[in-house]
Amino acid sequence: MSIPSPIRPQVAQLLDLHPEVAAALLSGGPVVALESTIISHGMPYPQNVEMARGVEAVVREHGATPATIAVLGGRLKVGLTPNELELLATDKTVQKISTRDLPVTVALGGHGATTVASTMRIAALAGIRVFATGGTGGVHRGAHETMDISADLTELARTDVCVVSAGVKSILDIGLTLEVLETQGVPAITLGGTEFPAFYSRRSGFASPLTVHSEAEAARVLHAKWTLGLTGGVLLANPIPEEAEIPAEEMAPQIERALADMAALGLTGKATTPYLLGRIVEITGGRSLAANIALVRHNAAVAARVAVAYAALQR
Ligand code: PSU
Ligand code: MN
Repeated sequence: MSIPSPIRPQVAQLLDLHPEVAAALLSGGPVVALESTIISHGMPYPQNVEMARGVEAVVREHGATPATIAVLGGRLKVGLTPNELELLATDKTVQKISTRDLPVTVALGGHGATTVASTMRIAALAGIRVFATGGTGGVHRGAHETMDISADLTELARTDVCVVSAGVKSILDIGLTLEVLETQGVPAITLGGTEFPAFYSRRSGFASPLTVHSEAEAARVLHAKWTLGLTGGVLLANPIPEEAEIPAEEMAPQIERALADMAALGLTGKATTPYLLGRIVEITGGRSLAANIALVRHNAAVAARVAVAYAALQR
């Protein structure tokens, strides 16, 4: 099979492009990357694999090709088979891998579910510019003592991919997250709103640094940024649909409880985000899970429309 032009031959040897994804990239067609930590470490089974299949279908319905990304047996997988999705959703040996972990998983032939950061990297290696997820990582509350700042922010600063998310969960410090994005030169842009969204909630209390009113405008921003040689990513925040929203004042005590439970367990580092996601599902009796699935599907639709508009600008 021919290799799409942005892929270096040495990288191609480590990469398994799904034939459908390879065909789309070769013809300059729209492709949307999807991450896999959300499958392996972000939701319980079987909702995780149902979500993963459903999100791929949403991308297709909106005229783009889905490329779910993971590392399996040390191979960079861009576009997965149904069996591979099932494995990610069930196999307990699948590690959560961010950028720092990627070379080890590749070298030692392990299985890894990729975070926003490592998914961005692999998407960029494959020549994919648009990526849909649920929520991105950010600056954790208390980071002035723990230094816990997600590598998602570092990757947004350096890798040319647009990440469509529902904003940042208030398990994080949203204000500090926006400050770091500004320092790193990352446009944090809300689609159709002037307030930055807080994942389950449409409102966060923080003004959005930037706004666009359509996916076509978002695509023009990407085109302008990269034409100007402004390397790095864009965070496109897409507020959760109103009918799926859990208002911020209802979520606040649940999130406080999850954070207190985590502190009591003494969890730190990469375990914190998966723990908090799982605990919030328990505390809300599954309501947060329904909201999470709705917002990921919504982000996939928006990302597909951005990818379609961006591909048209490249012709
Ligand atoms: N936030 C969510 N859902 C998620 C994640 C974050 O609302 O599934 C996952 C994403 O894969 C994200 C990762 O990239 O957690 C961030 O982990 P950390 O905070 O350890 O960088
Ligand atoms: Mn961290």
